[in-house]
Amino acid sequence: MSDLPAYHDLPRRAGLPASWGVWRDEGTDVFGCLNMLTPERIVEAARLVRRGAVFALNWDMRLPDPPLFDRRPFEHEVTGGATGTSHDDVLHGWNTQSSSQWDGFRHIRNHAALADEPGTGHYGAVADDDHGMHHWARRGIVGRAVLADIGRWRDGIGRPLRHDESDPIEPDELAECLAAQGTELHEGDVLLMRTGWIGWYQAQPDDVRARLAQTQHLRTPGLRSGERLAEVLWDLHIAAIGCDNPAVEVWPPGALSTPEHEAEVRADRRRLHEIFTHTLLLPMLGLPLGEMWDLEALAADCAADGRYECFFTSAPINLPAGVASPPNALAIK
Ligand code: UVW
Repeated sequence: MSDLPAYHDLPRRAGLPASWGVWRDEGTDVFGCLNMLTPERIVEAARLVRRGAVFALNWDMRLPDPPLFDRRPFEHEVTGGATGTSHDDVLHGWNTQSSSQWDGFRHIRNHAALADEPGTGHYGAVADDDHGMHHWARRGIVGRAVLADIGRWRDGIGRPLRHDESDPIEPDELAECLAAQGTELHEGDVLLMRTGWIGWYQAQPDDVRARLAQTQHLRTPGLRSGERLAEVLWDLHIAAIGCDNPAVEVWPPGALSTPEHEAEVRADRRRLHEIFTHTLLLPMLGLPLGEMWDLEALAADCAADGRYECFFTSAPINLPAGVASPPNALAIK
């Protein structure tokens, strides 16, 4: 039994369930669900290392190429010339969200919360630039991770995901997939969800990649957006979720709504959560979101040995007031 409230018992802010103040005083919480990563859980998780098999979860940082969501590619300059004694790397125009990433709490604001308390709208009513990757970097993100290999499970039951469409994964399918794998999720786990999108992307020719980079043409599978998604993820009491698709949830927002509903929501940003669950997960629930993580090798290993749990570490960049970071995550079995 968890001491944490169920989703529908959470205190409400701006009319929405919010975990603000559940772990710390309101207005001081920069960790949200990461507060579940306690020393006791870390010690327990370290016992999961059996073979010393290490899976690094950062994708090639030049991928996707071109980047998605109108983010620009960076230029990699190597200083020192061909015959110099030393080289340095200089990354020009690097966007921390152009490849594998954590979305931090500065990334997304909830406009209903902003309307309620002017000047904020971010998790816990913490001021915009008081959030930042430096908090997570200095703490480190360490614990037990569990993989839900939705892509492989869906293939196995004859309902493969369509990677070039806004193909929804029902939130309740997470539990079905875990049960089919024989995997139990514990409070405070990092949930890894593989759709297979990265493997699919890597097999695409340049013209398809160029089309995906035009945001108006981008369609990707993901968890079905909506309040049920927030409820299911909160009630799992996970510390964070890391996925291999571009937005955790299905893309684009509104793809699964009627045009009338989408138009109404877009006319009132306080209702954005009805089509884009980022606006509940990050600012209201404090759940860190990982996107475009390379879970391919880890998933193959889990399928081979039937063990879907591992020791997990992530060391985000120590960027004061940073919005996002590559996860620099390792899964160790
Ligand atoms: C989107 O959902 C647009 O992705 P990100 O969280 O990287 O902004």
